[in-house]
Amino acid sequence: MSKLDKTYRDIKTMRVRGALTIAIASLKALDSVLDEKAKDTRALARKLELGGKKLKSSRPTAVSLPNAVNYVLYLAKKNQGLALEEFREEMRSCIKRFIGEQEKALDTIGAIGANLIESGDVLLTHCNSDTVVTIFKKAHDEGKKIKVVCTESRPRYQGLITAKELSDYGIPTTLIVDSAVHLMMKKLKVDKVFVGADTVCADGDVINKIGTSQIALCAKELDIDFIVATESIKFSPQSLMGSMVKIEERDPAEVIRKGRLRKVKVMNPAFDVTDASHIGMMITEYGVMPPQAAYRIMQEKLGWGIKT
Ligand code: RI2
Repeated sequence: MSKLDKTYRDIKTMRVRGALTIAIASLKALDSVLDEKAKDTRALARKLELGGKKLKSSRPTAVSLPNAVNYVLYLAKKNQGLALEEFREEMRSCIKRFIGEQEKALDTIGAIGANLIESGDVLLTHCNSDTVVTIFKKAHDEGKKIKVVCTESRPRYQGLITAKELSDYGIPTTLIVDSAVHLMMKKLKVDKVFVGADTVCADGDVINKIGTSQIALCAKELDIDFIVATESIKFSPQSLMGSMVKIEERDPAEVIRKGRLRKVKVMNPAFDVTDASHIGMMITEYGVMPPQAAYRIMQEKLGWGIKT
């Protein structure tokens, strides 16, 4: 099996998951296509195009994945005048640089997020976001005494990955069921909620793991800071045109064994939408901002916009 096919399979089955991780895995998979035999630049660019199409079909919601793939396809188009070997070299170095930029963005967000945390804070997170985990580890490294509450994040239990990672790192961690969030926010005196993002829309709405929007509502009701940590690779250019984000519906068998409740329709949406008005703050590699500033980042930093 080729590296690209393996990456496709791993993303689809969620062996490889997390919005930033799947983007970087796709970039590496496309990089491996550059090693394949091809008669000329055009033929190799065509292979990239087909590989990119396949990768983009692996999961529908996190925009980081098509953003990463489309960037490579844009580069392939831009460099199509190069001779085959030059093309390979140029593409490899651009992909390497792009991956480096994503890793740097993660570090920067880690540092900014840690600045927002005070020693003694009780923090709550949902699912498993590498970006949020990076922030918590950085705060811990700085000597801040933090405690973290993790939700299970049914049905795939990614919260257990977070809980293990943080507790192994020496951070006191508590695991709760998803429906205990409101009660435990009060009981454990949660100071701040940090979540990641799969997609950020132009109006600042955030698509993240199912359950995120309920947690934001609880935080709003209890006046707890609700913070989204996201690299700009998760900003959606399609949202500028008003396109709706497709919410992934996964196999009901992830929720309940097939055939257990024969007459019941079981639904398994993997993500939900948190309204920008329920988000106190967004952290990107460009700094701290209100979520509604997403549109300005898209225009001023990412150079996106509608030509009139
Ligand atoms: P990072 C995950 O989706 C979660 O929704 C998480 O909040 C988000 O990606 C961002 O993750 P899934 O792949 O990029 O578990 O911060 O469905 O790691």
